[in-house]
Amino acid sequence: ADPAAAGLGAPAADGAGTAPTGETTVVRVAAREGMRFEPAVVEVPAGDELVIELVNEDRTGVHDLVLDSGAGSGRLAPGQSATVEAGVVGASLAGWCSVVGHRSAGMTLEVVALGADGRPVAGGTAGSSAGGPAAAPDPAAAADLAAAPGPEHTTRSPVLAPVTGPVEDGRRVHRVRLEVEELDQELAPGLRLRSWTYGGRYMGPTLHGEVGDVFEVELHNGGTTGHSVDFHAGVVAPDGPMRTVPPGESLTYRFEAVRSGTWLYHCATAPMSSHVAAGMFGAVVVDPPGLPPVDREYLLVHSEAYLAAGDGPGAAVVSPERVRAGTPSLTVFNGHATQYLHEPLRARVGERVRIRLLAAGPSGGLSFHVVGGQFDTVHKEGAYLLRPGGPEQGGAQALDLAPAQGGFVELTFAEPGTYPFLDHDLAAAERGARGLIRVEG
Ligand SMILES: [Cu+2]
Repeated sequence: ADPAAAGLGAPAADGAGTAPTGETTVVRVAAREGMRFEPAVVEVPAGDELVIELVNEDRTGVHDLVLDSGAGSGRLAPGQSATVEAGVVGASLAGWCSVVGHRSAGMTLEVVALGADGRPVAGGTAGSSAGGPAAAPDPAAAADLAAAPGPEHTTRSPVLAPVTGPVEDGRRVHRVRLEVEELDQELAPGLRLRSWTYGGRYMGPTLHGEVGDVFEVELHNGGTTGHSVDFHAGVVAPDGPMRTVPPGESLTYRFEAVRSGTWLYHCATAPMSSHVAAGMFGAVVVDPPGLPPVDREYLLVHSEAYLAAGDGPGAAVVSPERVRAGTPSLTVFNGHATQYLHEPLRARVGERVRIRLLAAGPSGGLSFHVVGGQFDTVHKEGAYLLRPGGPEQGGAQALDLAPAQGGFVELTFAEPGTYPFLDHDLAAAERGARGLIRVEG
């Protein structure tokens, strides 16, 4: 039976002006590693019915194929195949993989309809892409960046939890399970991102240890596409532990914390920018030996969200086009734009406060500043830049971190009051990278 004739296939891509030939062209297309279809261009005589036999030959990645006529394959796990009934092709068509970030990474297929003269039929859509990236409406524009978080949002504690874990044979071992899930997460009041998460939240759990500790992480992929993890806190050959895990599978990633720092971990599956922008990042804090105790210890992880409209009011998805254009929709600390305006960090006059900072990106860094405060201690990427008591009597107003850098600052407050903290890239602060520190006498 002919599915198209029976009304079961996709409608003719462009019936107008092209008589069906009654012929069927069958092409085989492979989805390959490196975000590409092979071949990337297929030719079909105009008027032929087109059948694409798609096979996913990528060993680790999930892919699909959708055509701008509406026909599609559905998601294919590694090794799976599907038949796409494209219908009668009257003009050229654009196709792409609809997994987040894959189209903008170049995973496109061009279907060229050839006329009787052997030349492409005019008026086709191949090559046209869906709109100017940054021109698409930004769902963050509707968010109120002064309002309180919604009732379903739990403010993430900014307090750096103390080091815990069993000591075995003289070494502390941190055993962590990172479950990857696809979840809606509020990033600003009234705005939820379809996120890819480690441990159930946009921005994964914070791991805290000391130099010499061992971390054993079990990554389980409960998502629908391949994911992975890269711990900057470890020194390992990436080939094994950083490999992409297909949906439903797991790996164990073991590393020793040989150097102190405020380290990034993140998904390393291509396109990495989209996976990080979807929430797949977190911090590993490794204390140096002899780190002086302080009265309060906080951690703020800075990240950017790049959004396109999702399904329904307030729903958003990652926009790989915005990532590429470098136009963030929101910039946030610990995953939410307003949580620390409504539940400030706390301190008392005279207490020493240490604030750990990490720039998770995916693309932007930060310049961390506390309004009304000065840092007497600055530690960046493993070394002190400033400590109290030097002959210069110096102070610092901002700690700058490039993407994937970490550090900490320390300060004390001489007067009670409400001290804003922010990314002194002021546009970033205005799109969410700010909060408050309430200081009591
Ligand atoms: Cu991922």
